Amino acid sequence: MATLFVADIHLSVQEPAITAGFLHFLRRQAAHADALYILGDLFEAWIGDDDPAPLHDEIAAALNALAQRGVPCFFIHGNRDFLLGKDFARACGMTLLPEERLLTLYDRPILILHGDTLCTDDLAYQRYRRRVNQRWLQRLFLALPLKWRLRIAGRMRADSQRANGAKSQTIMDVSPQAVVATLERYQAQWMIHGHTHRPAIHTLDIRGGSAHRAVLGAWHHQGSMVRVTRDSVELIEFPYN
Ligand code: LP5
Ligand code: MN
Repeated sequence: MATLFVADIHLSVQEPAITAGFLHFLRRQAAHADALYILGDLFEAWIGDDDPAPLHDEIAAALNALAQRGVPCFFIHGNRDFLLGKDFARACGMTLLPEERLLTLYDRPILILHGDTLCTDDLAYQRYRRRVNQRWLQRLFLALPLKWRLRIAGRMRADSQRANGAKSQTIMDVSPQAVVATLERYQAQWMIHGHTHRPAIHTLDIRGGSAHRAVLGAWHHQGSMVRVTRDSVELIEFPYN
């Protein structure tokens, strides 16, 4: 049996092929798993559980079908969908997890997180993150009319793309020091995260031995998952159908 991890699917109405690919993945692969963990950025941008987009109902129904089959589904927020709330999670039958969670899977301790908190050299992003994580600002945003929220989110996405264009690739990757410190804090030999869109499995030295970091790929043109079994941790890329 296997436990599956995905992140950075970036579902949106503008990208129907990604939606079809994700629904196919849920039916064909996740349906046979022990559990599914979504490590953030399931959606391109989330502006509130009251957004009536039909895409959301479609995804909720598919995730809920998984839960009904007895496959538990867990969700950690990403930087695009940090506003995804209890109402939508309930509709999906999925459990919201905190920013970081240490799992023990088949006797293997594995730390899971979205990955943006490891990008500590990106000072502009960390400053921005602290700002939008303020509860009062989130409440204010969620109280705005849907149309305004859509417009603000569009602006923020455009600003982010512009800012990213001017940043170096190194700054936008995880900081090696932050990775080591986080693994040591949890005494974990494994870490799985997304966010950087640089799929790979890295081996590194930490106090007391070696550790591994599996980075999930973004679903731009194909699917990407990490599959954990008793014997292995594999990073797998696969076509949408
Ligand atoms: O997302 P991506 O991959 O493009 O880049 C991320 C970082 N950018 C972001 C911004 C998101 O893309 C925006 C998503 C909108 C979500 C819905 C709206 C919810 C609004 C809630 C308001 C309370 O996360 C990017 C990183 C990159 O990852 C790599 O790690 O570099 O960081 C940035 O681009 C941030 C800039 O460096 C700084 C931008 C300053 C903008 C100031 C806005 C102030 C807050 C406004 C509040 C309304
Ligand atoms: Mn992200």
